[in-house]
Amino acid sequence: MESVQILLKDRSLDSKLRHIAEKVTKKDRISDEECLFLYEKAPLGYLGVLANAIREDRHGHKTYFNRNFHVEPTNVCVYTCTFCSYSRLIKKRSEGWEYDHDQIMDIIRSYDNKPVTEVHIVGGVLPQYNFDFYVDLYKAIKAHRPELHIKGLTPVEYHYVFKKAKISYEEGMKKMVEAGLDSMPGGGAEIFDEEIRDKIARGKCNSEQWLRIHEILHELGHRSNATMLYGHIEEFKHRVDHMARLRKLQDKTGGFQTFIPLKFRNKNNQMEHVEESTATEDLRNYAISRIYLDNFDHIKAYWPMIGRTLAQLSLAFGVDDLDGTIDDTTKIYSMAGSEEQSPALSTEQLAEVIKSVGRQPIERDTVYNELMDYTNYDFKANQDPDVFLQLPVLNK
Ligand code: V47
Ligand code: SF4
Repeated sequence: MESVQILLKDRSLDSKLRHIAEKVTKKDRISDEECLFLYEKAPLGYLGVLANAIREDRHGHKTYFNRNFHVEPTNVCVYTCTFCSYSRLIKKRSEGWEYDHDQIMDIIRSYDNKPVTEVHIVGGVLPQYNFDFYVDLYKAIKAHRPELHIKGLTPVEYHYVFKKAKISYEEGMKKMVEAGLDSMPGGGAEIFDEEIRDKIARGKCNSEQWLRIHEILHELGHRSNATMLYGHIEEFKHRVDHMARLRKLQDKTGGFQTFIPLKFRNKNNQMEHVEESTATEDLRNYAISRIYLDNFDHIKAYWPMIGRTLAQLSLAFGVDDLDGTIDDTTKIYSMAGSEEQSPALSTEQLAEVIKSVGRQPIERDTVYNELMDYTNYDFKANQDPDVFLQLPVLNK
């Protein structure tokens, strides 16, 4: 917290900003009003000093990533979220893809010889993907590769299938976990404010339902992430409200691992006219979330979405996680205008991205067990890490 002490010596520092900085040094929680004040008034440099002090206090220079791949069963969807670059395809269903069980298992099997520890399943919502479909899919993945961590779907899909199957959330989530679900990604949260949510994500699970399904998963002893889609039609007060609801649930369950702010990208969707946030605003947002969410261990920058350069900068603004070495199996972002059109980095490349800004690349599994420190790893002299980590594969 030395850098914050230096900041506090500045006599010209605004009294409210001083008070917030003092709170940070004492590890006191900031209020919703103070959070809003940071959004409205705090300079980037000030936010960076505070957020980086918190980040380094918690994790030092450690910067986490994992080796994962994405499975997107479909890019067609019954919903029409205005920010989504998929939803247009419902009218042109034939142009999209809709994988069946066997096709998805083929994708899973195509990673048999690759050192991945996690599959992240995400995509559109369609009637044929019902309760039994997902239960069978999870069971089949676990039968094939038991160690592969399934980070599967969001409350958007679960709400839809449970409702159709006339099953309670409690019963439904229990069955998903029994079938093999390990954790839940943070998607579908968008913005919790009901009025904004209704404008951008009409019809899909509401905020209360999103939070409740996470709560149930946490009660079952499993972890999940939380996202916030920002930089579209919401105002700062809506971001504060969003994070306040997350902080409250986290106080209750402690089940969230990581908060992931998702910058709205404006290509190929119904909000093309909405200007994207600037890099400065993105960094301010990372920093404020790090300062406000005192009960979240990790803040993640999703590098395929913001690009490597901004991701590197974010590491000085509270971020300690860069997601994974993701293959180009995810199309959500390249279709929405993300920086990285074909997002894939080898472990060596990702380690270099992290090391070149003075941080320590740590490979983790989904629940943040540390698997390998690449700080001093000699990629030339040693075996290529992208082939050496082998997980057991059954039923080839
Ligand atoms: O809920 C869709 C977002 C989310 C756009 O938990 C968009 O580790 C910006 O949640 N511009 C799904 N964002 C992805 C997601 C995620 C990603 C990476 C890691 C994790 C994790 C979770 O993607 C959706 C929506 O908020 N999204 N379209 C867009 N045009
Ligand atoms: Fe469907 Fe998800 Fe896109 Fe909304 S964000 S239209 S629920 S795929």
